Parts: sequence; C-alpha cells; structure tokens
Amino acid sequence: LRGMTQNIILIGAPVDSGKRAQGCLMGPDALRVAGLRRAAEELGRTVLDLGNLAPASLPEPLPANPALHELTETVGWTQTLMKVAREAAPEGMPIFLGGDHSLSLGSVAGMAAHARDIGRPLFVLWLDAHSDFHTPETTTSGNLHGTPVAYVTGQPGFGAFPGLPATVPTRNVCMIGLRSVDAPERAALAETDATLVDMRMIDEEGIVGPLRGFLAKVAAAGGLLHVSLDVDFLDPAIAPAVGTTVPGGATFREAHLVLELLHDSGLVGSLDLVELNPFLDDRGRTASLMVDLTASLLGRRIFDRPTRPYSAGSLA
Ligand code: 6HN
Ligand code: MN
Ligand code: MN
Ligand code: MN
Repeated sequence: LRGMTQNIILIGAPVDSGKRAQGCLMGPDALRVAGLRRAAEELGRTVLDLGNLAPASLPEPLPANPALHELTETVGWTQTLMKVAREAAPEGMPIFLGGDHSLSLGSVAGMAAHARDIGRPLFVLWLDAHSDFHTPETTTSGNLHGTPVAYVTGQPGFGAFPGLPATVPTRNVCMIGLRSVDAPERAALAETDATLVDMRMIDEEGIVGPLRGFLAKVAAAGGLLHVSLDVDFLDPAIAPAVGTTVPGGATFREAHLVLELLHDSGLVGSLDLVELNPFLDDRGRTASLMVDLTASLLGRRIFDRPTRPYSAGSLA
C-alpha cells in the first residue's frame, strides 16, 4: 500500500478492565487531543472516527472467578472489538485507540478473521516490554492485559472468551522490546516458534536487522501485518504515562525507525495504540509521542529517500 491513499478508521476502545490501576479509559481522548486526526490528514489520509465504543453486555455475567480481574467486562470488550475490527478492516486501516492491552484480545482476533476473509495470513508485531503470553490459568496478577498473545494464538484456558474465527500461528508473531517476561510465559514461549527480540539483542545487533528479517518473512508469505504498540515498549524516560514502566526500553529514534520501516514495507493493515494512561502523563508528552510514532507509520519522514530492501540478506 506504499504511496496509496488509504482511509484511516479510528476506533476508540477505552478499555480499563485488563488491570487494577485505572486511567487507560482516558487514552482514546488523549490521543485525539494530541492531534491524531490532523497528523493522518496531513499525510493525505481520509480519517473516519467511530468514537468511543462500549463493551457488549453478556446475557448473564460469567461465574465469579476471584483469580481474574473483571473477566466479564473484558469478554464483553473482546466481543465488541472482534466484530468492529472485522467490519472496519475492509473499509480502511483500523487504528485501535486504547485502552489497556486487553483490547488486543478483540482487535487481533478480529483482524485474523478479516485476513482469513481476504485470503491472506495475519502476522502480528508485538512492540512491548512484556510478552503478554499468560493464559487465564498461568497469570498470577489476574490482569488480563497480560494475555492477548496467548489468546489469539489459540493457547488453552480461554473457554470464557469468544471462540476464534481464525487463530494466528505463533510462527507469525514477532515480539520486539522484551525485558519483562514471567516464568510461565518464558516456558510456554520456549515451546513456540515465535520470533523473540529482547533488549539485549537490540543492544548487540540493533533493532533494524531483526525487524527487516521479520518483514521479509511477512512479505514472502503475502501476509497482512497487525502492529500492537504498547507504551511500555518505549523507555520510561521518554514515555512515562504507563502503569507498567520497565527501565531500559526503546529509545526515541529506535521507536521511530521501527515505524518508519513499517511504513516503507507497505505491509501494515492495522494498529493498536495501547496502555496510555493520561493520568500518569507529563504535560501530554507520552500521548504526543504515540501520535508522532503513528505519523511515522503513516509516512511522515525527514527527507524523501528510498528505503533499503528489507530482505533478510541485508541485515549486516
Ligand atoms: N502489558 N506479566 C505481567 C502480568 O501481570 O501478567 C505484566 C503484564 C503487562 C501487560 O504489557 O500490556
Ligand atoms: Mn479494573
Ligand atoms: Mn502489553
Ligand atoms: Mn507492556
């Protein structure tokens, strides 16, 4: 879709049920105030804003499960977002304005269904300090924002959640920025063929090589790429507005470079902007950075010049 005008569909998902600390419900409006629409329009996109959605109410609440925080509401959000993603995606590029990361239970499941509808495999790029690979059975925090990758890849234990129209194979998942992975997640990930890029690998090899390798794989498969950007992918010094800060995150330029290369790849079909908690922000700087990173994904650049090919052979 390089150079093509593509509609942007903003989907407000003020999800705050995926963890205890509140505030992410203000995220969609903070992203709007920071100028998301204007940034996209300046890059030649037509923007449709669906406003802020609400979770579906279940016919009856799920049996209380003291081990899981706000299960019923999170299942309701998953239903809503799965449906909206699948309906919106044929009309343009959905951007899910979070909301905590439990919104990706629905956004990614819906995009996987859409990808199947159009006969392309879905790939997922998870930009996060965390792997979010817990299941409702392994989580010790009970916070469902730590579970979306396990759900969408079809791991067991999600019986309370909607059935998946299409699962994402773990080999189609790449996580970049990892530096906080719990023991059960580590053990479960070791059994998969997901691409795991931790901060040490970024320190040693740079962020470009692993990303180009993954993009080459997506391109070779004719895949559609969903990007899930958690605020805590970024170093807390530049992005303080998140409840789960972890030191040692991506720098300003590492983050922009990732989104610039994603733009040039022409492979991205949808985006989550998650975990922004405006209550914790410093004069809107985190919200503004998330908008600027989105602009990089949509083609904002310093100078026009061609990107290097993203074949795996060009890593060095
Ligand atoms: N996130 N692994 C921790 C937990 O509670 O399961 C942290 C999860 C963070 C969630 O990054 O969206
Ligand atoms: Mn809550
Ligand atoms: Mn996350
Ligand atoms: Mn995180």
